[in-house]
Amino acid sequence: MNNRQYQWLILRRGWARSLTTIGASTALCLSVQTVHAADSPMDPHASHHHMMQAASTTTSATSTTAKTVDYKVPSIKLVRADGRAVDLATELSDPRAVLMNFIFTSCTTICPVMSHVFTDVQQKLGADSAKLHMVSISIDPEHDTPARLKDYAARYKAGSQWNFYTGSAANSVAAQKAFSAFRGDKMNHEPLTLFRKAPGQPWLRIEGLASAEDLVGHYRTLIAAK
Ligand SMILES: [Cu+2]
Repeated sequence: MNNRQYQWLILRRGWARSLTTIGASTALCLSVQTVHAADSPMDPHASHHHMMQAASTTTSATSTTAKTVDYKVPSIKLVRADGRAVDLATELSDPRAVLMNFIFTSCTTICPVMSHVFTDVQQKLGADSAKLHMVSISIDPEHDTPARLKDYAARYKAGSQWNFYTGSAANSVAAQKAFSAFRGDKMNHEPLTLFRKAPGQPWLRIEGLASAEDLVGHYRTLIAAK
């Protein structure tokens, strides 16, 4: 399966899910309307309003987009949570698939959500999680010391396949820019997850708050693809 086919598959899967949800909501609306009809004057637009509501709810619940981008991993010096100085390109060069995000430990908005999702991903994958390298790079390296990252990793029950990185401010920015993730200030960060099947392969860029089900789905689909 090539990338174009995979993108089409993602699109089709999203559609199928939306249609299923709309179908379920419509059934619910119809039964609600039956009750209305029995004890109140019929509003000819009631069903239409219910439908519109159902459709917009569905859209917001699945508002992630995934596209394939050919990022090259640059050679950038970072520091892993265990205190070891490493090179980003080398860290991502082993045969494992990579699931990556950018976070900071004092964030109270999207990072806790994204980190919980990573926790769920490793749990859902079970033994297969050993085939996946999970990577979280701090966008607040001055505050996120290796020790803080270690605490953060423990808070999210990160297994040995999930590494956290910090480094100099300039190198954190360089890492963010390499994946079009730099937004000028950590408070402007957006939910983003990057996935790569293997070294030399393009990246899947998933914007929006992806669920663990979404990410495991991408993993299973891409790994199964030849
Ligand atoms: Cu955050």
